[in-house]
Amino acid sequence: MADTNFVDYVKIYARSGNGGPGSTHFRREKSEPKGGPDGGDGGRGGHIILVGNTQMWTLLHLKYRRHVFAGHGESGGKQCSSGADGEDVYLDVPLGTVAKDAETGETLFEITTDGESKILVQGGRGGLGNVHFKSATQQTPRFAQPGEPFVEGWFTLELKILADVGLVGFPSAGKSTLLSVVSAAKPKIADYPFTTLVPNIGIVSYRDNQSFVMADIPGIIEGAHEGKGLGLRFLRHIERNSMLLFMVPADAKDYRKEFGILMNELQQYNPELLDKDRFLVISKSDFLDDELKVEISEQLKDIPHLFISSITGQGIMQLKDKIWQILNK
Ligand SMILES: Nc1nc2c(ncn2[C@@H]2O[C@H](COP(=O)(O)OP(=O)(O)OP(=O)(O)O)[C@@H](O)[C@H]2O)c(=O)[nH]1
Ligand SMILES: [Mg+2]
Repeated sequence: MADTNFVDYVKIYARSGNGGPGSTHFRREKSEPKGGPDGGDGGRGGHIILVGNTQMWTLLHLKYRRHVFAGHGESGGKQCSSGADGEDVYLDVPLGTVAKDAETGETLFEITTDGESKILVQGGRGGLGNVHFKSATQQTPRFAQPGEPFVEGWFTLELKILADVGLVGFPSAGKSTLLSVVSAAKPKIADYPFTTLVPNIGIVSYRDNQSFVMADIPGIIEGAHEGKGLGLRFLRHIERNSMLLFMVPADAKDYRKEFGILMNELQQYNPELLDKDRFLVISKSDFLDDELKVEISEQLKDIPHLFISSITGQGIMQLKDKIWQILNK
């Protein structure tokens, strides 16, 4: 996925359709020149509907489609015939899309499953035809109900990637490299910080046709919560992960401290992130001999961890087992 194609936030103007007016019609037939009311109901105005689609990973397709209009309902007709409903507009969105009212910031709903559809803007109800208003005292109702008007507004759609595992680490910790060896994803990998500018997602297959989704987010540095580095903009993508996999590279100076900085940055962003299951890996462990590993384990003491290397494959299968065990506990 090219960096510029990753769009996780769009603002759109959406307008539903008017409900069609009810009809004020009277039966006029040779045999019955002064027939009763037979005006039908107006059609419903079109809705604007969001639909979850697992094939989509970004909101790019909506970036240039800023205005969305649904069709108006048609008027009711004679012989009690109802007007046609206005055309609904369906917008496909990736799972994890959160719809908000742009003015108030209020969250309206979230799309989380494939095919799930939710109405963003409700079309106006069609008006009732005059046939409904006939009564003992009102034999010739010369009126019908107007249709309900359309609803319009600005909405924001925000994507929070629904991955099972989110990778959290400093720049160059080896997050993208891990993702590239456990999944078919091909993220950009390089030895300079902030190689990853937008999240990457991969599907990790695990024994016997099982799988889980892993997301790599841009590196976090101390002070990210004050806007340092790429800041915390991408942290919303780990809010929905069931677990966080912290990565501290073998060449770090102080493992406990780096882990602590990462935890602190997450906490500053959203303390609930610390309620998630988490696990620590020491990446690039091909740099370490057994003696060093023992030393590091002593330093980490109470923090459960595993040594891995994406280059030699060391610890990768154990890591998958561990993740699977945490996800399914
Ligand atoms: N020796 C060794 N090098 C590794 C390993 N994993 C990654 N690297 C190297 O570390 C550098 C950074 O790797 P990336 O995967 O791009 O790191 P990242 O965490 O995604 O970095 P950002 O995207 O900048 O946050 C690259 O030069 C990788 O080749 C490993 O297991 N062993
Ligand atoms: Mg990266």
